[in-house]
Amino acid sequence: APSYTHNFNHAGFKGKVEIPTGLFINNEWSTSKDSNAKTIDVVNPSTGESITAIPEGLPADVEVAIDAAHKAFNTTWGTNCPGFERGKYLIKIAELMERDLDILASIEALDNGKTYAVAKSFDVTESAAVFRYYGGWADKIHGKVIEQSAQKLAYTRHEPVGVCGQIIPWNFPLYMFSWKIAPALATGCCVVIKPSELTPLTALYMTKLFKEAGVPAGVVNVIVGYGPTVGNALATNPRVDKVAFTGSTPVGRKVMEAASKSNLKKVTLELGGKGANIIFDDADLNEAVKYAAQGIFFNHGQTCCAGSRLFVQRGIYDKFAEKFAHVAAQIKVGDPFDANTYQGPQVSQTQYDRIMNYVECGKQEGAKVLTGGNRHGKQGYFIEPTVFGDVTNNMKIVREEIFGPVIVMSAFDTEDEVIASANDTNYGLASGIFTSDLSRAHRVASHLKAGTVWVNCYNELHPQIPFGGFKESGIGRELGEYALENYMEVKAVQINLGKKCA
Ligand code: TXE
Repeated sequence: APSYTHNFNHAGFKGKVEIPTGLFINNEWSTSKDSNAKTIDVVNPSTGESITAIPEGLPADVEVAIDAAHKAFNTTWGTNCPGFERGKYLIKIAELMERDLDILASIEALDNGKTYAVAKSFDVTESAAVFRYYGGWADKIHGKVIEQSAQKLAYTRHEPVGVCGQIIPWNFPLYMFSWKIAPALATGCCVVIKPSELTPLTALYMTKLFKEAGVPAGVVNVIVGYGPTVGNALATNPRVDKVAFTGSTPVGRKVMEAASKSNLKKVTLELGGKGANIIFDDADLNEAVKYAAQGIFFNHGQTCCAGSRLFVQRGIYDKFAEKFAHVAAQIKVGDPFDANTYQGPQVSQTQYDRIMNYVECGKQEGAKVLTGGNRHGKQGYFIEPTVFGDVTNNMKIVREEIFGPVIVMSAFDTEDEVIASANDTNYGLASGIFTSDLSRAHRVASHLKAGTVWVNCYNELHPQIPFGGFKESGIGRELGEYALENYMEVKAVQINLGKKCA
């Protein structure tokens, strides 16, 4: 079976790690059955150099994986495997991830460019927490008895949807993998998942852990390939019962269209955002500055829920802007394996170019650069944390998702005005409010059209708390009990207890 061995040698972890690089189908690693398959170059974003080339999957492989998934669903998994058994597998996976915390964090930092410290404390730790959380749910999924009349016994069964296609992005490669796979397995679904072609390595390492945990063959199949081939095959295939997608809004539209044109498979989408973060003049200024900075610069701005539009009440605007620009300018950009680094490189040349185009566009539109606005260093895809002040709602940098370390800031006067501005976007994923007025916090929270409202904090995520978008930010909710609904069909069974046919 194809594999790649990386020799890590940094303060957090030293040692050789073997990563299987083949397609993972039916618990075996292989190369594509299609002779047209090539390899995918996996690039280190800190240097722009190749880490390794891995076998590409193609639609023919998706077919084989779907066969394996259906077979597992009808034999070893689905309703054939009791919930408490499924839960044990999920918890075992969480334990193996915690055992291999340093390894997974090292691979994630290498492949994605996020810092090792964040990969360890957030990505891997939280991904394990998601598996454990859904492990706890697996034996608590059941229907209801409905007391409709004395002559009728009615009840619902919560059955797994079946075989799920899952397509994930590169910004949180392992974390998105856990959001997709854990609730699906908890309900009894089988999956064929496509990691991003940019960041496949942690998902591939995880295939070893699934095997070690003893998860039956065919329950989880991992196929690395490109969107228009493997991703499209999952969205269009009539034997896929549900597709879950996280990525850009244009591709989300394609996935939904493909679902509607094929078998009307169930669709959940988690798409982009342009989060409004609102700072009222009664907020704790220093805390608001720090949270707002973390709200945009966490994960180098490559976060769908990022607080990328900052609205600051006029009375404190100048003071806030000065402090905020200072914090942004102090951020240490550099090697993800250096313990002092907060911000590593953007994930790819394409993303780097896209972000720098927005930065140029902002300058041309007349927004004021308060700090940053340039490339950082000479190699890799590093960008200075960038703050634009005095922006207006019609500017492109205010309307479109930049997905980088770039924030736009403007002043507002009244609560009504800022609610209107915050909602003046096609997106609706997340938002923030900073205030010490409790009534105002609840009032504004109720008016913001977004799936998450953080009050006096930002970018807090937890396995128990649902996450997803209003408007064009998506369909459905992930995490929490809500995510189980994505992977279940509700069947109503009605039993006649003696009513004669009229
Ligand atoms: O996303 P794509 P890209 C946003 C963000 C970013 C922009 C572009 O604004 O700048 O999207 O990023 C797969 N059928 N987000 O181009 O292409 C692809 O292989 C099926 C926000 O990298 O949407 C990958 O696995 N699948 C977002 C996944 O879709 C297809 C995270 C996401 O890549 C496909 C990422 C197709 N036709 C980007 N084409 C978030 N919500 O967090 C591509 N894919």
